Amino acid sequence: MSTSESQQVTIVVTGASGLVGSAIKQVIATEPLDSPYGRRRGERWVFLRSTDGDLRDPAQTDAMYAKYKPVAVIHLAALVGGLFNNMRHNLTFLRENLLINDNILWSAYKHNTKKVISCLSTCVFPDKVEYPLTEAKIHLGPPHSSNFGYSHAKRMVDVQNRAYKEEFGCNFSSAIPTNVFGPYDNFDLEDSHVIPGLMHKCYLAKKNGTPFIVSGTGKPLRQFIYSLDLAKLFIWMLREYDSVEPLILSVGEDEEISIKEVADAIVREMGFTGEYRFDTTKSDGQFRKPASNAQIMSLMGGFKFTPFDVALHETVKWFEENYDGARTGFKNSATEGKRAQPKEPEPTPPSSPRADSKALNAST
Ligand code: NAP
Ligand code: GFB
Repeated sequence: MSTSESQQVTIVVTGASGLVGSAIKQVIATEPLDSPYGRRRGERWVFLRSTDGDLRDPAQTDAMYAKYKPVAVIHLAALVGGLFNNMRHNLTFLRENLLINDNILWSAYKHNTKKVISCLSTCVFPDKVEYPLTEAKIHLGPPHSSNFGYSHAKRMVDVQNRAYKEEFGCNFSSAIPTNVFGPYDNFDLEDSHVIPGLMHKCYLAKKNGTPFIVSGTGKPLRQFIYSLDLAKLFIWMLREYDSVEPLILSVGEDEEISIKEVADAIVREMGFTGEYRFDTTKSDGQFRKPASNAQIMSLMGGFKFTPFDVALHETVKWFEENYDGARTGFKNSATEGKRAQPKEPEPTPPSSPRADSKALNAST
């Protein structure tokens, strides 16, 4: 190993080919070195996907830790899907995510990884609980039945984190984002979340002169966070947050919007003028799940979120420009291994021995 390599600490991001991981990769590649959301001198960021190792498998997970010896892990890898995918596959979502999360945390402990931030979701909260959702309410009742498999698997990470801390003193925590959207999302017509799903449906309706059909009544309310904003909040957590208590990563609870407002915004942004209707035979899922971001905002001292319309504009633009390399569920460049991906960040210079160097180091 060269001297510069030996001075480096490694941060691994699992699930980095997905929506959130691609955004972290892009922020890390483009924010200036040593800036609040940029790389720090002496850090090596490793962005992994399923072809680098199947994290459902304990041996492959352990081999990943042995290979990279990460000082910290941002753990995003998961079986992820929208309402309809979850409703069809509650057992698969439960099993795969339980396996992945258990392997990641057990190997992190065995390899003495100093910090792990795992990703949950606001669907982990009880279906029936007083709003707004806050970090203290995760375990106060059963989650919504539509996604009970995924929700229980993700909830369990919070239990695991507390048990690892109690028994072994580990610094494992979790982030709880609301519904995320942005470039590099999964735009599958059936299995994706609402924004990428509706963008793809509207794109095809415009192209083929067919009706644009939105599932459900359009009345449910959701909070949405732009993936590039979420990426910055994750990087902040990695640098600054060392508590086992989970943190909700969201826009404010007053920023709920209806599915109809989302569909209207997509229609406007895509310039669609054809027939547009709701299929009320399809499920609405949970009616609302407003989450409070008060905790992270008080810790960060504020954060400027990208306005919804600006983020939607950027996402539509990315989707239209990258249709062939996007995850559309169709046979395209993405399925032939030429999936659109952000470029790799440049290597960072080695850390300097100066006292003001802020690289995440082994004593973190
Ligand atoms: P995504 O786009 O579907 O990406 C999932 C990532 O996980 C991909 O990199 C995938 O690798 C990897 N992966 C899946 N199964 C794996 C396995 N068995 N072994 C190794 N890697 C595996 O998901 P995302 O939307 O970015 O979600 C990232 C995290 O945010 C997840 O933990 C999710 O639960 C959470 N989250 C997402 C949302 C949302 O609205 N999207 C909301 C709240 C929370 P390949 O690309 O190689 O398959
Ligand atoms: O993004 P979504 O699937 O997630 O949104 P959830 C579902 C809402 O959008 C429901 C409506 O009210 C649907 O009726 N909708 C309308 C559509 N058209 C579509 C469409 O084409 N596709 C989809 N997917 N929905 C997921 C959970 O719930 O949220 C996951 O199931 C995860 O576990 C994720 O936590 C963040 O907010 O309902």
